[in-house]
Amino acid sequence: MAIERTFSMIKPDATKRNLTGAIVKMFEDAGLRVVASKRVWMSRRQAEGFYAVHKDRPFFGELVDFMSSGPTVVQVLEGENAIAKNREIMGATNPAEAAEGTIRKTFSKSIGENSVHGSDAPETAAEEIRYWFAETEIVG
Ligand code: DAT
Ligand code: MG
Repeated sequence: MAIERTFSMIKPDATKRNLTGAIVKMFEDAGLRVVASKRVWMSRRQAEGFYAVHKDRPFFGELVDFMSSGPTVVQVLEGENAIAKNREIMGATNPAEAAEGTIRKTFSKSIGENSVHGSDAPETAAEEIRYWFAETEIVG
């Protein structure tokens, strides 16, 4: 399996509860490296653009409100099988269904406020990294 890069966000529910370090530690303990990171308070327009794929879903308005409600940490994670590994560490979208030991099971309050985002495929990883980072900001 090749070394991959994936895009990760620590969402406002987690930054508000001061969980950034605890979440990064879970990535690092699993062998992923943070090769880019910045804290952003995204605008509604940025949130709408990032989640455009969900624009027709009933929860879209709520999702955009939440994602622009406070600081987020956007990151690029690198490692062996990073895309699937990150999804595994995150756990299922609904924290009630997430496996023990995952970020969402450990920290998340609800399906809407589920602490982390992670790309789901190589194409979305490349697109999402490009949405938030210039090449020069990624230092492997
Ligand atoms: P994931 O973040 O696990 O990739 P997704 O891409 O299906 O999940 O949805 C994106 C985000 O939208 C998700 O992290 C939280 C929110 N969301 C999804 N389903 C929802 C629902 N039924 N009610 C409220 N928010 C939801
Ligand atoms: Mg998704």
